[in-house]
Amino acid sequence: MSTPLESWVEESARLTKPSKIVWCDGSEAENDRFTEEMLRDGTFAELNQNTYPRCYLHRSNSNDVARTEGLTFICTRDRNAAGPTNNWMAPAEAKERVRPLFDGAMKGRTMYVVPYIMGPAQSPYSKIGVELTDSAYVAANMRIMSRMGKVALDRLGSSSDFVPGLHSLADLNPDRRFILHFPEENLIWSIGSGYGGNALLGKKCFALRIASWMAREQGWMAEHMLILGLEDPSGKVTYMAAAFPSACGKTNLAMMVSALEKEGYRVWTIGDDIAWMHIAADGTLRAINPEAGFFGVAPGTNAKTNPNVISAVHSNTIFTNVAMTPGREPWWEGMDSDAPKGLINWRGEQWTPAMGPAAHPNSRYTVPAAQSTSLSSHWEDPAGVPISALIFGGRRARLAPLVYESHDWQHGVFVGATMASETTAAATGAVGVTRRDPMAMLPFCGYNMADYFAHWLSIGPRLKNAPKIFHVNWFRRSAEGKFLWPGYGENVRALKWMLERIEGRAAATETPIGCVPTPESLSLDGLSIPPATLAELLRVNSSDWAEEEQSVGEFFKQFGDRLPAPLRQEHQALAARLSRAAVASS
Ligand code: OXD
Ligand code: MN
Repeated sequence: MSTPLESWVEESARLTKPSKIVWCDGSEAENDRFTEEMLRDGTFAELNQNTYPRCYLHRSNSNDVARTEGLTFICTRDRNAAGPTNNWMAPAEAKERVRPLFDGAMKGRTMYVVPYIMGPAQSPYSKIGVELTDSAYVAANMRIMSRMGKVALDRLGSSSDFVPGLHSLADLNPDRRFILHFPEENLIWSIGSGYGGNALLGKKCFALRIASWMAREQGWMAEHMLILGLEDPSGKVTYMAAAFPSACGKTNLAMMVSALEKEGYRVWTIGDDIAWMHIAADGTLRAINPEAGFFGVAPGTNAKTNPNVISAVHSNTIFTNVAMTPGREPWWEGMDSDAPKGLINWRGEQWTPAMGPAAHPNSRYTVPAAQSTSLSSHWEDPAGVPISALIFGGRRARLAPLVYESHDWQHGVFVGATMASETTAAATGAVGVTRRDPMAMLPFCGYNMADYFAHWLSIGPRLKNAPKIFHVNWFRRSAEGKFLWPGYGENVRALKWMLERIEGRAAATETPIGCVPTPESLSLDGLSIPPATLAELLRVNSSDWAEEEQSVGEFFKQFGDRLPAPLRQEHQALAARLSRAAVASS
């Protein structure tokens, strides 16, 4: 008798017709074999094995360099279950449309059966997925990003409790590219792309879109959040999870070298992208990182922005779409060095500055988490780590202060639901276009976002000592367009303030949007921030916030009656606090 996994593999092979099926065990020997094959067929280029041992470069098809949100669908029987912020197709229609594309898609290719665990191998919170793919590059990435191979098969046994994901590169034609999620049957279909988030199905497709659906049904949370531990001088570590839209430095924050290390404040990494959080028996919120590696954006990464990752990516790392020096080392814009002569760009061509960036702006490194010196010794704790603070953040040139604390869980959910980031046109001081990205989940929530807000609201009352919820903005600018805050390792000063708020030690000023640090309550020793700059960093401008409050109203309209009443109340309460503040100051 076949197991459910064997039956599904057979059925998928009948459809996609590979010439060979390889069951991945995740071993070193297997990885060496895949690497040799990829070097032979050109999927991998070898990097300098003296300075970058076991590092390789993959150049993706130039039409396939980023997640394709427009081709990503949530396929539920009821359209409203997917909600206004997702693309939707009915499951039957989606399958009718896309099954013919899978028919024979793996002809002449190998089908890799990639069993994997999202989460520490021994954790009760971890879940199993199996990806069938015709890309050895995908299998190699999954080996870094998850616990892949025998460990997953052993845990699965003959159970049907796994998330199946069928993936084929097919002909890489964007007109025939679909990333489909069937949350009602825990199924993923992805075709026509070999790029990260579209193709490494454990990451965004399973650990966020499918998992967010599961989490609502099962009473936990699957979030687009980094997890870090802040150690204080006594050695006590306080754990925090934080959500930021892309281009806000999430990986850098998770792996930060603290500017207050001499004072005894150190940051430990648990995860850089995804948090699965459960309510434990004692009423604490406990988080695991479902991933085992970092799939980070390379450009802008250097010894100042992320020294930990720079040393980590010197071995066992897959680089995708970066440039290569004549000495066969990886290179990208915003690395420490100027572009060397003889650079080969991400397309594999001799590069000249007139050609634009040498590394693709979305070029990546895939590196095992275990290679980071910032990794917490608790990162694989089966029970997860207890979360004391949840942080939302965005890139706001004018509006949001450096850090503020919400009044309570419900208000914190409102802060997360209305978070936004501006495009970076602000280089000249011009304010960019604002994109609202609730909890940084807009592209990743597997169901109706209004129901997702309701789920968030339902969690707080079930927690003993619910985490405090904060908002941060590292990107506030002066009237001349200069950043007011130095960022990077200095961000630990805002984390320290949060820690002291959690412990009831730091002072704050009540404002209409929440509690903002008093200037004295921030530890700024060693930084030369003039008092006027500090005042600007912490300022809450009522008229700017009145505009923001209007824009939130517009944003909420799309959810109609499904928007939970407590969020409407929070919106009205904010409006009332802002008008009271305006009257008081006039
Ligand atoms: C990512 C993303 O790649 O959020 O992590 O786009
Ligand atoms: Mn992400």
